Amino acid sequence: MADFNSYFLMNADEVIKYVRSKTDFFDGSAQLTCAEIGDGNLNYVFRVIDEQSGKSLIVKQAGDTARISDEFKLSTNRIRIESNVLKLEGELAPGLVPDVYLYDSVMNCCVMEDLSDHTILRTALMEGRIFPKLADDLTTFMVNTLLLTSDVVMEHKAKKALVQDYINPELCEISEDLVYSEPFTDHNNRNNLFPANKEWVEQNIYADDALRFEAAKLKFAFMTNAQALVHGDLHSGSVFVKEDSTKVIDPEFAFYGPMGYDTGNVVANLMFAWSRAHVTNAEENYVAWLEETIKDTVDLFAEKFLVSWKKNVTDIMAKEPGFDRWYLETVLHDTASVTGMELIRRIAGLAKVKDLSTISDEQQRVRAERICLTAAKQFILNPASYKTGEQFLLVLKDSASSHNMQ
Ligand code: SR1
Ligand code: MG
Repeated sequence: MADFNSYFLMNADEVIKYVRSKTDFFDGSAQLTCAEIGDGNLNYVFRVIDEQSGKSLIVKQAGDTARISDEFKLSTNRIRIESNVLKLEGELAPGLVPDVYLYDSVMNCCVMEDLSDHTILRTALMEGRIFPKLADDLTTFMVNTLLLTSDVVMEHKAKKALVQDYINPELCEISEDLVYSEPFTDHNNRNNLFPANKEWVEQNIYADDALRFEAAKLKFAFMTNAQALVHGDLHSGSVFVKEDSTKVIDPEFAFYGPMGYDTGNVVANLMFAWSRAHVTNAEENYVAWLEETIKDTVDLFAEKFLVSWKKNVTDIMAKEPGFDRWYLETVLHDTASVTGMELIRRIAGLAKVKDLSTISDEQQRVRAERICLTAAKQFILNPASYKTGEQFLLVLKDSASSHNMQ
């Protein structure tokens, strides 16, 4: 066991031994301490620190079930995907992901840069903190990682090899179930509805046939549109921030899917933050910054996408005049649809977001959830109508006006 030649789930003491035996990151004489700090749904995350020098690193290990529930049997291959995608993203979007020091295919773990001087974006947003570079950094990350891994840029056989490399059936199945099926059907009886909104969700989501029909179309687009190497879980728990730095983490759900899956996740999660801020009467300047950030996320993405297209596209037919704008419109269309799907699944499905689930006042939470769900339906039912940041934000604000406090 102690030589780490066969897989087992490590405890904190074993992680210290592991790091000493597999890396030369710390001095041999360093006094190391280690704690498990993970609060995600799937894996175990250990921070190892040498208190004297202040040097530290992270060891992330995958188990063969999800941390939140043994119901999810998962291949430990996800840590290979995460390690390799982080390295690739680091090349495509330098400075915007943590450094990977080591991937271990026996212990199914990844040793990487410690970002403890950063805060998880969701936590920071719930504290009302402002990050002026956020939209700029996230749109650079998305344009670079998405457009540069797509068929319009990559040599087609090399792209297909990546599709094969990043086939991720179990993690995709989680999204197929939790994002694209259960929030509309509850067929696995594990949706976790806020009791005060249960009837409203049953009437306005489960019983809306037109909405379910669009969700069905989107599910099969998610499963078949191998457009780009998407992060696959780009919510505000997958982003670390500090004033002058943004780092995207956790790409274990990565696979070749629709670009709009990432952009829509970012927009939806900013909308959760806005809804919380709105119903709890947060500081005006914070709300104003969030609104600018939602708009900039859409508009800077579109702007940078077209600039990068001009510079990087190689496919002969993709160079046809006007094809860049047509292609971008399809991505914005998908962005709207996915924004709607993420907004719904975090309220009507199993996996919640703290932005809403920790609102302690019942009436405020009811309102925040209904604002998001009503906006979500617009995005899913009319995705072609939203092409600018202003248009995206307006849906949310109109929805908030339609759910004024009685
Ligand atoms: C069983 S995993 C639940 C959720 O956590 C992950 O971060 C994904 O968002 C997934 O849908
Ligand atoms: Mg995650």
